[in-house]
Amino acid sequence: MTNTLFPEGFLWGGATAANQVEGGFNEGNKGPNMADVLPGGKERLKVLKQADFDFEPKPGTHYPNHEAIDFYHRYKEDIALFAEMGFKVFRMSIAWSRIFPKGTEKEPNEEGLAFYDRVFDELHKHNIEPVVTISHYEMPLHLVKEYGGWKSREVIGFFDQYVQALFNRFKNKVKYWMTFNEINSAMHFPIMSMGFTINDGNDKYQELFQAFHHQFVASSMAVKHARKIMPEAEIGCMIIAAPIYSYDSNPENVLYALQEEQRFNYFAGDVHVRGEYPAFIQRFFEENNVKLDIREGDLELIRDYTVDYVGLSYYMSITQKKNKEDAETAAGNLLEGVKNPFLKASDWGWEIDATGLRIILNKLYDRYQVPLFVVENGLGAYDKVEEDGSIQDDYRIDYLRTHILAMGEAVQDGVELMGYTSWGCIDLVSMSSGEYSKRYGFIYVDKHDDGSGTQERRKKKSFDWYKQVIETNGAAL
Ligand code: BGP
Repeated sequence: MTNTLFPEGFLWGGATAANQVEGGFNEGNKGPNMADVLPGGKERLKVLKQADFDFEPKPGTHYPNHEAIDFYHRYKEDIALFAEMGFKVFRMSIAWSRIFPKGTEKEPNEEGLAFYDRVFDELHKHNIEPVVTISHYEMPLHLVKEYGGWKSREVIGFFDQYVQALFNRFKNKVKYWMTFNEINSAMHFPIMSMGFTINDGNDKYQELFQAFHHQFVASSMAVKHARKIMPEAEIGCMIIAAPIYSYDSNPENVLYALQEEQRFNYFAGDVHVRGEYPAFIQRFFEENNVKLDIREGDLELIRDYTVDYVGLSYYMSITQKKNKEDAETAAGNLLEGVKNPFLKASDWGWEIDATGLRIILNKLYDRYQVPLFVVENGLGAYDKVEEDGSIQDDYRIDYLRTHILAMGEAVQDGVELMGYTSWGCIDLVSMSSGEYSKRYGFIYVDKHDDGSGTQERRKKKSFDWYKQVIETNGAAL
């Protein structure tokens, strides 16, 4: 292969999550889950930021995740298209509520397990290796409503039996696993990964970090089971990686950006990879009166069962300034920050920064010295179907090309990178906006924000482009 920046065996592919693609929300004995009660459209973001959301379905509301893109019934067709692009891996998640409909049952739901058996078999038929996220913004609604999600220590036990059910069943079919999707997203929206909303009251940090602790223990337990049940498997954590820049060279701003970076990018990774709570977070706990309830054996478990790799999503960098009053805010970004004058933003206001990917990969690898895996990256954009039926998504190709190049440069910098799974390789329901029209895919799905559409699949221009990227191991961009 000529001039590729990527190592042999690089794991090219695409990524999805159960709740955003499957649909079939009440089929196969699946129980209701957290994502099933998130409304679509403008209401979605409000709910994510809301402190008193009740997780009750409201009559007359459109819930896009109920049908999503019907992967539950169309997975064979979709996997054949992934295979046509040459995917080596496919990142997907398992819906906890398909395996344990309420979360508390003693035995797993056979129909749920059988569905994923069929998906894994289909992938293997096409020589595609699954990469499985155990918990991706989805948990049984019963655990959310009755236990307050991850606030409750009891949820560790329910998660533990879910994990064991998965490992025992799929140990010969899945080699790559991740525990919690974007675990650090809870710093801002705990609802998605932790199943509760947060008040700005005095106990805000107490609840949040206690829930983190429960997830860290649960994640280490999963690693422990993996070592025993499937020693050949690789199991990682998964974080949102967003380099935090200082707005200028004022040392006060530089320090502020550093502290934000520690809390956002490093806290969760440090616990998962280094096996301990970093000093900066212990200081933060002291200053904010956070007293974690840590039980006997928790810290040993966290120390002894660290992850094999760090999975990460990358969408944007964040620019920070201590005093934001005299600066324009970057309103669309996931973290509150200020506008970076050097960057353009997507239609949803997410600042686009390919170089930032090279920067954060270097930073994470310098810090952890374990393999990294970019398991999400992509451009959410409006697509137009032309009269001849084609979709000319050159903007998506440009975005992906620059990010893949930046990633290749990071590999040349010495970063050990396992692979790249582009987010939403097939159009799906957006998490933050609950829309279909925020499209990421190489494959267009005829489905619209009002719920109309045939679910027909159609290749975009980027489909053939990505096929060629994979064919040449990243040489032809
Ligand atoms: C990540 C999530 C995904 C996905 C992606 C794009 O935060 O892990 O589930 O949704 O972001 O975000 P959005 O769908 O809001 O555009």
